[in-house]
Amino acid sequence: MHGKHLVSVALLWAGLTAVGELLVIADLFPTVGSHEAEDFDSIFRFLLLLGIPVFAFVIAVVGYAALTWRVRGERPPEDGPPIRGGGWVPRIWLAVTGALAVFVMIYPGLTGLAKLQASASGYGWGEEQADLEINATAFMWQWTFDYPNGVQVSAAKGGEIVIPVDRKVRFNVNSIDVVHSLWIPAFRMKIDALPGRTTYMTVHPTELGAYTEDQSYRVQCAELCGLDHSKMWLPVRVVTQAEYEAWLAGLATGGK
Ligand SMILES: [Cu+2]
Repeated sequence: MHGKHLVSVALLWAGLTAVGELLVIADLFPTVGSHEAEDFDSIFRFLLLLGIPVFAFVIAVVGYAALTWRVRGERPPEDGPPIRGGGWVPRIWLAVTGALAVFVMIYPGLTGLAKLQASASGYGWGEEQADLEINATAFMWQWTFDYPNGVQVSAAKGGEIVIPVDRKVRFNVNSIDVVHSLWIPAFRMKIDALPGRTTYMTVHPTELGAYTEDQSYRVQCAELCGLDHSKMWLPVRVVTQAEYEAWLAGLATGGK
């Protein structure tokens, strides 16, 4: 009797784990458009691969118990006798999940933070050197982006963010009213826009791309900031360096 339940739960656990891990391997992630996206996706995938067996175990045990020992017919007038003491299952559970938690705090937790903070890594939330700097200003409910040589892009003027591929692009981010957040899904990078303080976000796009083909190429406010928060977005286009320069020159001489 006891053995039958153990085998059933083990099979259910194995099946749920297999389904979960297959979903991770199936790669349902959005477009990977930058070095940062590669790093963050690999970290996310690693955490999912570790976490899915733990989650599947809980679901298997709770689900199996709820279905197998549910009350049929008339409800009993009182609870059964209390269960005291542990045994080997909760001990192993504590040891394994505790070890996993400590492990992921160190890797990729602390190691990832160290990499982000090291400006030598070439990306992150610091003031490191960049090939191109764009000043982003958020306000309710729109963005403006100031490029070198006085070009300003905003959704109000039908603009789009154009940046060159294989270059380090730094956004210097400000807000003039409430807290907003600059987010470009294809790059997996996001930084809050705070009134009275400049924050930084550096991205290193690796692929050409445009919003018209792929909606993860867009700037989107990611901090609920009021009525038109969801409309606070602009298309993004990643182009070659030559195309970027031509685009910038065209705008600087009074184009769109
Ligand atoms: Cu906003």
